[in-house]
Amino acid sequence: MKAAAAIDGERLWRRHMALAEIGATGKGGVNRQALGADEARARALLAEWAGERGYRVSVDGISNLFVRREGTDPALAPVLTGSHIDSQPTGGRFDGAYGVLAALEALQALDEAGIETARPIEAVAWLNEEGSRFAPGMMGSEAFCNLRPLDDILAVTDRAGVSVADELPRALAATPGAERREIGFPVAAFVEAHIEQGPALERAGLPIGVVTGIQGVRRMRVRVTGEEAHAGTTPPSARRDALWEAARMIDALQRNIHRTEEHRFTVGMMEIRPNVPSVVASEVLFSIDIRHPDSDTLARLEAGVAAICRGASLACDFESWTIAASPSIRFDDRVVDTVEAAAADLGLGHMRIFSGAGHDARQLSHVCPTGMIFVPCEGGISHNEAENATPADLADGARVLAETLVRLAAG
Ligand code: HGY
Ligand code: MN
Ligand code: MN
Repeated sequence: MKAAAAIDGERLWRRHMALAEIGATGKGGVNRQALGADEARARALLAEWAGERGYRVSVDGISNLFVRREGTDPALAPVLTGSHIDSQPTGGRFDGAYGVLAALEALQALDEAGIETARPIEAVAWLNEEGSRFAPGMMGSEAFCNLRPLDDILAVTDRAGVSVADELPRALAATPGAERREIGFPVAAFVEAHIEQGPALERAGLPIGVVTGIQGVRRMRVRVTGEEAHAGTTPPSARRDALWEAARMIDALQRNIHRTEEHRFTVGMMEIRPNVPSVVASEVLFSIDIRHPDSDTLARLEAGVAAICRGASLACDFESWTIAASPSIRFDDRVVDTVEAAAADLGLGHMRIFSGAGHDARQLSHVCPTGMIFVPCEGGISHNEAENATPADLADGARVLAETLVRLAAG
């Protein structure tokens, strides 16, 4: 337990507050979206902290950032641990940041405990987990696990038509001292620490969640096409109103998909053209995010979207398509059991929990044994500037992480 005992909760909290100043919003959250100037500053700060410890810092071709603590056998595949430093536009101080900072803290605790591991351990910050500016997210971990062609990722553009390829040089230049690395290399195991982003741990009064898997998700788009017309002279019978018909479709989708407390249906993004008060909208693009723990149910919900939109349409045309699809996944028992044993050995209350939110661990589970550690967040609030966690819970999660890493990196 020496590694866990060396975790410095004060240092971990201080680093959270320092990182949260980068992209800080006026309401106590962060807006640090992928590939922006603030994210570049966050990268530089991480590299500075890593450099102070003498760790090797590297970036791969999609700008995933790695901090390596050498093992006694450098030739062995490393154990990876980390998460993301990009945020939603109205994000919180802990989503993603916690997994990266807990990873750095664990490396430092192993140093201070004088612990050597056979395998190297690398902390990682994956590019663009959130997918707010460049959608869909999980770009860094998908590229690393070869789950999405790099060219497809580089070609994604934001609303202004700026591409990932256009913005990547800024991220790569943020850590000039970092070694360059190929995208993807053998990994022995991956562990991600994260706030739960839900209320279960807080309600149960437990500090640790032993994550067993992640529910499936479908990320879709619907484009409704009508016709621009004068608001004052065009009678209802002559209109092809894309905004009205999009609203009808969204209402029908909500009523048909949000069937139980297990279903998750979200329309969070909408673009309207020409988006002015006295012109009937000619085009509306809206996002759909559907989640469900049962993969077959999720596939059925996705398949039903087009028919529901058709049933709600009147005079407009529409098209719907999927931009990202993942079934529910279950983590490898070897990692789940190691996390659980570490929490138990540390005498920390814990429970097994299935993740409602998506994480980079989903992608890594395709290439290596993977697991996650959750800590509570206040009221389960996340993707909201009010997101909050306590220094004690963050430190407890880092203790379980440090202990888990020692066991997984034993070789
Ligand atoms: O959408 C998700 O679940 C992740 O938090 N970006
Ligand atoms: Mn996250
Ligand atoms: Mn998030």
